[in-house]
Amino acid sequence: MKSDLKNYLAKKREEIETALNKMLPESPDRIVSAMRYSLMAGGKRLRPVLCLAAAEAVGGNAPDAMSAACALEMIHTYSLIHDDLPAMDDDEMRRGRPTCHKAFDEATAILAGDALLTFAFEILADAEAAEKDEITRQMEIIRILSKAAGYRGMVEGQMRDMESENIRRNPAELEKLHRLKTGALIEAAVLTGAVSGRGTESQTECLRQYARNIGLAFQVADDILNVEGDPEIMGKAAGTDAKRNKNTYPSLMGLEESKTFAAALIGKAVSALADFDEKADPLRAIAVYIRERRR
Ligand code: GRG
Repeated sequence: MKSDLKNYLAKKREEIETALNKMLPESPDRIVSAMRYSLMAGGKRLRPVLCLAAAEAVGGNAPDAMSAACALEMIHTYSLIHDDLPAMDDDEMRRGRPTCHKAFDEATAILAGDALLTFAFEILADAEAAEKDEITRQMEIIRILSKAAGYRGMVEGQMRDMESENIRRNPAELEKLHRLKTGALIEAAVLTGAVSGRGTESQTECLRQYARNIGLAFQVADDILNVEGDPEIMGKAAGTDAKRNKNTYPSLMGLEESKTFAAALIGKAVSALADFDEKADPLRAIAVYIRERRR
């Protein structure tokens, strides 16, 4: 990874950690402990970083996008906690530590996920943005995020994924599934950043194209990592997709063709930023990182 991007990611991640800690400080309460156990477990923070970087790319300020960035990470963490439950993927390790239901118990993990999801929207509705002009923007952010997370987005993608067990999906079906399950929240990250940064309509449209391409590339890269990634570096098991007979890009089109497909998607994402100046460089670098990442 180029050192510019490394520094950029490190700086943004630190700002995000600080903001999350402030929003959800340590507490002896069991529910807060469980929420923080998963939230503060050192994920890549890709979605919040994308949100902040998109705000900057359209000429806005990253701090204006921080509440949306943190809300995104909370929604993402809730989805991971619930995805790991025995009723869903039944995973034991996540972010390099035992999954929430293993460290606590199933009921607590369900509640921690519920609490992170609802808290995300409490943050977005916070009265600090109560100047009239800001309320319209906050409402737009809430609309984008709730749609992306809900039954027309991530939840629908997860439903299709569950229904797909032991059914062979064709490429178009697999793409639709992933555009919903993983892509919707990644697209929402970029779009809420653009709205927070007061982007124009045409800027936002280009960013949507960027996000759609990196969103799918992220999933293709995730499928590839599940085949040839290092569990130590990833903080979770590898080889699980094949064991569960899951529909993945490598199983559908082979490993090499999956890599070519991911590279083509990244190329399209970078092309969508052609009209942006150097303020979009972090977004360009993140696109390349998504393909090359090892965790
Ligand atoms: C339970 C409603 C509900 C949805 C779950 C996102 C999701 C839907 C499930 C996760 C399953 C999975 C492993 C999907 C592959 C892509 C993905 C989202 C990986 C995890 O995201 P990263 O790599 O994780 O950004 P970190 O821990 O770095 O934040």
